[in-house]
Amino acid sequence: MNRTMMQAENGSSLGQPRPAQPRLGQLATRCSLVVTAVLMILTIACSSESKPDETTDDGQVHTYIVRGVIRQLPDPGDPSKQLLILHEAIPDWVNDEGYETGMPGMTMPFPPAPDVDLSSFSPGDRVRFTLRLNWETAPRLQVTRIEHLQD
Ligand SMILES: [Cu+2]
Repeated sequence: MNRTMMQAENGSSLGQPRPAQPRLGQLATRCSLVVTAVLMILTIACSSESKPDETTDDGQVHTYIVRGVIRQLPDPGDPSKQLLILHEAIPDWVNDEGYETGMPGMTMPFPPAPDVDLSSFSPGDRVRFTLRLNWETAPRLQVTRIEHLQD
């Protein structure tokens, strides 16, 4: 926790474009830490599974295992048709400034890695997929594995 905050302050002193969290009084800070801790315990209880993060030359790689429902499959003939998945909340999602902000459930595009075979999937299928996130690379997000979820 303290390390994250230190990094955030270092980041803002380096003049990153987005402002750091607003300065709070010490009491408020302590309160928000308690609230954060409680929220973290709650979210871990109902959390998606996730793997330890790794570091590469390109930066920090975050790996999440997430459940969801396929909303749209990509169309090779139409690049605007991406893989869309309604995903569950990702409580340990880390934003581009290194904050663990979490991400609520939503439908969004997920670029599949080139070796991911989607031929057995259809819209409406419940899935579990491995998501790699690296803010330093393009694409930032990549589905590296996907499997059917049995009900
Ligand atoms: Cu999302």
